[in-house]
Amino acid sequence: MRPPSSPAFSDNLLTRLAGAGRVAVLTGAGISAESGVPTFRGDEGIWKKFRPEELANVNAFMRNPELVWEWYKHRKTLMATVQPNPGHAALAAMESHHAQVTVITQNIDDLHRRAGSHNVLELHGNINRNYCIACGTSVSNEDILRQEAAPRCPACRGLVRPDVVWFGELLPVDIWDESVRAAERAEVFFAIGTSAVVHPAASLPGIAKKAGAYLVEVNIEDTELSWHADEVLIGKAGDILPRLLNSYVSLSH
Ligand code: BV8
Ligand code: ZN
Repeated sequence: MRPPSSPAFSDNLLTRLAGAGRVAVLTGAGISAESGVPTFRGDEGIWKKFRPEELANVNAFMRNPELVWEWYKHRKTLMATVQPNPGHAALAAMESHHAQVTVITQNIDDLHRRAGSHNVLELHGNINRNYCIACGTSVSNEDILRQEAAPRCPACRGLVRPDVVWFGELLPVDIWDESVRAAERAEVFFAIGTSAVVHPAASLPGIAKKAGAYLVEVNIEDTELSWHADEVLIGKAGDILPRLLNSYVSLSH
């Protein structure tokens, strides 16, 4: 575990950010950790109790919808109680200092949008949305949380599922394409709070770097991505991002 990075940031990073027109960010569970949302691989990681195969995949759902719904209802209830943290807020504030800030998130917790980010690409869906697998009708969280077992569609009584991307499922094509475009056009690309293990999301930082972006990782520890990054800022996203924003914004005035 590297010591937290010094409070100062490199001149290289600050000047690049001060002059960047287009910034893109890939976020993972780590940016929501300080909001109280458990990460996947942390000690309290959800995947400690359950393995992803058991829960976040369509076969598990068809085999045991009640178990999978138990997990998602628990997460929906939790997500309803959490707030965006200073890390989310800093990314939203960045929008007024660049022509384009694109937040590409693996998180389904809606916290970037609630923090005020306008350009959010949700690669893996959103915990607040659900739909009927038989007729496609969208079903509200209120409707879901009111029903005991696996919720049924109000229109056709078909089985309802969360509108999230499970393992083995394709990401929404238009959102994926837009994410790749944002990565290819970014002058600075951040990878924040992600273990960079799940594909194809984990390929975005490499795509950005190959296209010429300056790649910055923000994490509490090294990841599979760290060797590839131009800068690795070790520390909590909620500490680093507001300080980084203040540092380069004062530069560009
Ligand atoms: C697809 C939604 C194919 C649901 C999620 C072998 C090799 C390569 C790939 C594969 C393979 N076998 C299978 C695959 C494909 C598979 C995959 O990548 N598997 C992995 C496990 C190897 N991918 C898929 O199946 C994808 N679909 O490939 O389709 C296809 C192709 C053609 C035709 C049909 C199909 C779909 C993947 C999406 C799965 N859905 N989520 C839900 O959330 O319930 S994944 C879910 O887990 C998240 O969305 C996220 O993507 C991932 C968790 O990762 P992180 O977000 O990074 O979180 P993690 O806990 O791991 O890390 C947290 C990090 O934060 C840590 O680094 C920690 O240090 C840091 N941190 C903690 N606190 C802080 C912090 N950092 C800063 N500040 C802090 N305070
Ligand atoms: Zn239906």
